[in-house]
Amino acid sequence: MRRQVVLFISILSLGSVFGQVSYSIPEEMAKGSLVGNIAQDLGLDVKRLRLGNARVYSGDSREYIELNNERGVLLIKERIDREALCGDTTPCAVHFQIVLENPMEFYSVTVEITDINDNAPFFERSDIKFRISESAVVGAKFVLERAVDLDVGVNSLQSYVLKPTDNFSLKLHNQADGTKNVEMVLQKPLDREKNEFISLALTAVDGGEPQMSGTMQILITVLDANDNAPVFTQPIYKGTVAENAAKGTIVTTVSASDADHGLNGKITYSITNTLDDVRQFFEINEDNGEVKLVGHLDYEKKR
Ligand SMILES: *[C@@H]1O[C@H](CO)[C@@H](O)[C@H](O)[C@H]1NC(C)=O
Ligand SMILES: [Ca+2]
Ligand SMILES: [Ca+2]
Ligand SMILES: [Ca+2]
Ligand SMILES: [Ca+2]
Repeated sequence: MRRQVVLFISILSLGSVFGQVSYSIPEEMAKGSLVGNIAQDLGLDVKRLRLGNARVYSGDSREYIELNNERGVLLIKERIDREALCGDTTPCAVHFQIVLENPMEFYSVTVEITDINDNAPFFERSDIKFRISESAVVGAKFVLERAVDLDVGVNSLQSYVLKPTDNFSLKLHNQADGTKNVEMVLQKPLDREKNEFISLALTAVDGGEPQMSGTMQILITVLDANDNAPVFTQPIYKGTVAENAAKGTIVTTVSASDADHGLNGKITYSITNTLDDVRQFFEINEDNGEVKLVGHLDYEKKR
């Protein structure tokens, strides 16, 4: 643990010795931990502290640090959470005085509380859902959620990572208040027929040591666009029918499929105009592709 000690002592015209000491300690030190050797740093005898009934005076504010008169040291009285004490404000410090009697003396003590990386970045929600058409164009942007890290400086939020990066990339916009807006930008077109559901992970990382992170899921439902034509299972369907076959005889059944979804993939069959209009002899069932004989065939006239 690094501990810095800066000592200033100034003599005021009042006649009482008025000193000032500053310490710097990390937050979250356990109760009873040593803050500094105040007797030594003020150049005072431990005996003087005891006989002068030395004590900490912190006015209305909470007493986080106590004086041990036997040892002449300042100790942690109550665990200090920098985040609760100062929030975003830096530097963060605790101020109090050491008061001695006979003669009356005041020493002012400042303890700077430095940040440790004890908070991971977090997102308010665990996931965010999008419905994106497969016809969305490259460059389309989607606003994502920002993360929060209660620490300050390098220990606070530094960056975001999006995985996988197959179809989307991340774009960060620096805001005036120092935060970043996060956007996801489409880089390669989506294909619902290949992947209808895409799950990405957005991770926020801080710059602490060790680094901490928070992750949220991005769940994308790819909406269909009508980008596939129906395809027949074979290029030619052959059927044989006797010229005296009864009307209603099924000659052949054609079948096509369409990779799209819903109405975009719904197939209806019809026989279009042909040179020698076969529609007087054959009818197709628009739903199941059955080709049925409906007219009277004459072998000598038609082959
Ligand atoms: C990502 O883009 C590629 C190229 O456009 C495409 O083939 C692939 O299906 C896309 N991935 C998803 C999950 O849609
Ligand atoms: Ca803390
Ligand atoms: Ca912290
Ligand atoms: Ca942090
Ligand atoms: Ca489609």
